[in-house]
This record gives sequence, C-alpha cells and structure tokens, in this order.
Amino acid sequence: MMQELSFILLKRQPILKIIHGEKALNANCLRVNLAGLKLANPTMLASGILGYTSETLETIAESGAGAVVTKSVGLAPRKGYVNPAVVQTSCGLINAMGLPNPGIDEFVREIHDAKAVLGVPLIVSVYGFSAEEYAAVARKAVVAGADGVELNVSCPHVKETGSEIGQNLKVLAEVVRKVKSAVNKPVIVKLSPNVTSMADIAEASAEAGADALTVMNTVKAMAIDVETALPILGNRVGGLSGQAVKPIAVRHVYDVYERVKVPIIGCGGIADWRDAVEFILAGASAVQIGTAIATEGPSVFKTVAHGIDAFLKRKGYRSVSEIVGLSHRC
Ligand code: RRO
Repeated sequence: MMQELSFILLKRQPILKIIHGEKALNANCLRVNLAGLKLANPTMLASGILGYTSETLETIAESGAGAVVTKSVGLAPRKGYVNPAVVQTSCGLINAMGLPNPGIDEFVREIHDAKAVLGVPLIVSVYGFSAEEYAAVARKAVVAGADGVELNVSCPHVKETGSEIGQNLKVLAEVVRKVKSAVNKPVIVKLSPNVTSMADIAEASAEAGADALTVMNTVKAMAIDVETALPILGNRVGGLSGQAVKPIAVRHVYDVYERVKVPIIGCGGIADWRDAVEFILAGASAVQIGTAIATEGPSVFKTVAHGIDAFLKRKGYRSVSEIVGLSHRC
C-alpha cells in the first residue's frame, strides 16, 4: 500500500472546519476555462498529495476542488525512497518520496475508476527518463481517460528525470513536442524553482507547445536531527512545500506571466483565499493546493473557493478572469 503523504505525520485537524454551501462553488464568477479544461472553480489538487487512488481523488473532488492532479506516474513501478520520506518543519513540509508509483499499466485502472466517479477534470501527472517515455506514459493515461496531463519536469531529487530534464531547454522542448504529438488533450508543464531562470524555461515550454504551466514544484531543502547529527530524510535531501515557499512561488508566477501568454497554474503554500487571490493577481488562472490539505483538511478547497467568490463580489468583479494578472497594470 502506497503511503499517502498527508497521512504520514499529521495530527489531523477536524476535516470540516467550516462547511460553506454548494452555491458559491457553482457561482458563474468562479468558472475557469484552463486551456480547454472546464473548472467550476479555480482550485485544483496538486500532484503528490492524496492522488494515488480513485477513492482519494473522489474525496478531493467532493470536497470542492475544481480539478484533480494525480501523483506522478512513470512507465515502470517504483518503490520510492526509504522512510522517513516527509519531515514537518515550522514553515512547511520537506519530502523526498522518490516518485513511488505502481507504473502506468497498473495505474490505468485507477484512471478508469476515477473517471467513472469524478465530476471534475482528471489530470494525470507523468514523468519519464526520456522524451519517448514521457510520451508513452502520457498516451496510456489519455487512452485510459485522463482529461489532460501534467509533465513533471521538476521533481527536485530523482536522478535523470524531473528537474534534470526540465533544466535542459533542448531536452525539455523535445519532451513537450513528443507528448503534444502523442495526445490530443491539454499538456501542462510543471516547472522547478531550483533553476537560474524559470522564465526562460517557461518560454521554451510554451514555444514547444505547452498548453499551460504549473508554477511551481518544491524548493530543494533538508533538515538535520541535532541529537543524532544526521539528516532526517531517508534520501537526506528533499523538497520544501507549504507556507515558507509562497512568496517565492508568487514571484515566479509574476515573472512567468510577464514572459508567456499560456495560462499559469499557481502552486506553493496556498492555504486560504487570500493566498489564492494573491497568486491570481500575480498572473495565475488557477491554483493548486497540496500541503494545506494536511493542515486544514480537504475542506480547504471549499473554503478557498468560497473566499474567492466573496472577494470578487465585494470588489465588484464578475469573474476570476477579470483579476488574472491585475497586479501587472502599473
Ligand atoms: O515523489 C517525490 O519525491 C516528489 C516529486 Br515526484 C515531486 O515532483 N516533487 C517533490 O517534492 N517530491
């Protein structure tokens, strides 16, 4: 049984802190068309949290997410790194899961099952060790029913895939082109913050045909146990998510928005509606939530969507699209 990231360490707070009515989530002003994907509201499940099974994807969709993204899946099964795979810090989580996944041939069953019950777009996160592998996995995911794919070219700590692919503009462009010609669904590219210029990589992705960009994956980080004087994570180093990375992610969304025309999905430390609105004002058309599910519970999707709705109404806006990138006007 795969470990679900948010079940590993967290003393769960009550799942439903505030339950808002369904009305806000169906509000016209919250609807988003993301590269052809129709979302009832701009919140999405980020890859890597609760995205291994159709049951958990269904739970998240029922909790109000406008779309869900699965855990990254590759051609062959992978065990992932030894425990501890996640460490909680004062300002977020550091993980080094190591891409644990059952392989796409096994995972297509979850895609079928999820499609049968989900009322929201299902995006499958894919990785590979070559452009051909990315394309093969993406194709199998789409044939099984995925509404779109998110290319993980940004995992911070697995050799020969993830950010090692995403940092090489030539290889990255080849990956995007091969996947684009293998599938007829939106292709989203998830970018790494652990690079010199994310905007250059965003531009190369868009030129190669990416339909949207997710900004951003986790920030390289580590934690050391002062008693044992040893790194805590099994893999020693990992990726930081949560509160600490939010200002970094907002800045990257802002920079990428200045450079490319394709829609941006903001990701990094979003835990409430203010965080979400900040990302949208920086240039995001939608937002992904991951780490906050562990602290706030799955109701975070409803709470954030309701808060965005109330903000739009209070300010007199008729749709989310009216405020995308609004902070760039001066
Ligand atoms: O599985 C992981 O260790 C992992 C992945 Br694939 C990723 O994209 N980002 C991350 O922080 N961890």
